[in-house]
Amino acid sequence: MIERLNDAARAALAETLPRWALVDGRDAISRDWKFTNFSEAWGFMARVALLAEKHDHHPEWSNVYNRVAITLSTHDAGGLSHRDVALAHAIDAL
Ligand code: H2B
Repeated sequence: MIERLNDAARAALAETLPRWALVDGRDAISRDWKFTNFSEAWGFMARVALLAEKHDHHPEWSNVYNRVAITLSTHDAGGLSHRDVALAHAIDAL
């Protein structure tokens, strides 16, 4: 059973993952990217897909031409967990 983030871990998110925002109405974080073209966006998505497999944790995402939007939440926990934080950090490090 994966635990949801505790209050201290939640309070730290704004500082540790400043590029990610809490999603209105659900326990999730999201971040948007704009690339120069579709090829750059797709290349980024390919790298994120490999990371997701490595973490055994998978994004909810969308792509429109050069834009990519990623939402992270742990379905098995019904909300944010350390798995979302770990994947967000790994994505930020790409
Ligand atoms: N991704 C996300 N975002 N949440 C999960 O709960 C989840 C996942 N569970 N990827 C994983 C896969 C689980 O189903 C497998 C069996 O580990």
